Amino acid sequence: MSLILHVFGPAFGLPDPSPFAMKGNMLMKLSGLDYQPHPGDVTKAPKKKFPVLVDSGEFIPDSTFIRLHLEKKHGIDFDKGLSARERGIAYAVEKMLEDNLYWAIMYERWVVDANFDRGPRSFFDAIPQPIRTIAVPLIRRQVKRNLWGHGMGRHSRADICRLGAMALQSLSDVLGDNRYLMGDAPCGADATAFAFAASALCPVFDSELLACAQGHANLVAYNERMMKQFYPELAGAG
Ligand SMILES: N[C@@H](CCC(=O)N[C@@H](CS)C(=O)NCC(=O)O)C(=O)O
Repeated sequence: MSLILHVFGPAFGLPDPSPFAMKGNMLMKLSGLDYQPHPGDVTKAPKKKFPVLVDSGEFIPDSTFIRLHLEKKHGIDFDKGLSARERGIAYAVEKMLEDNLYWAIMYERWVVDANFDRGPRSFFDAIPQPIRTIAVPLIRRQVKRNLWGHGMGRHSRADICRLGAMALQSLSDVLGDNRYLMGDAPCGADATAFAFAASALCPVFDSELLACAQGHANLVAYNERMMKQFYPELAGAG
């Protein structure tokens, strides 16, 4: 059996700049299966997005389908011990982060010039000049179009931050004093909760969203705990 997870690779003190790729990595870690993360070229991915799991030659794109695949093919129950209600809450939190907070994070990193210069701009350093000068604004424009298509990009920066802040508040409220999202043991949604907590708390990107995430002591502590447990090599790096 060979399991290879195609991702972007560590950046900005994070296991991956993409919260979805970090989620995929965490799902693999939580599964306990032997796997190799492989930084690759996203333009060659089947859906042009990472993460992609390659399981003995079979390609599985999309973090949620990766989870379903691991459950079905490898018999992993990520939510062992959770009631139906708890599983429902965990899934709802996961999708709130992926379909709402994600876009606020994207806006801060890709649309705000100072944050773009501190972060995503470096993704394109390998493109030779003068192509880079032309390509980077085009790629940024596409990200802005995606934000507009989702709807988040139609709001002011202040309103985007307000929406992001509400998602962080909800995450913090569900986590409460728990060690993991739903209690004493990690569940499937911890892969997402940790990925998004770490992404929102990444100090490279200066924003109200960062200040808001830092204002939730339980999220900060959760991020530090999870980093120490699953990525000891990165713990304390931020
Ligand atoms: N629904 C997908 C979302 C994955 C996703 O949006 N990945 C982004 C990075 S955060 C990506 O690969 N983007 C590359 C691109 O759009 O060119 C999942 O859950 O895996």
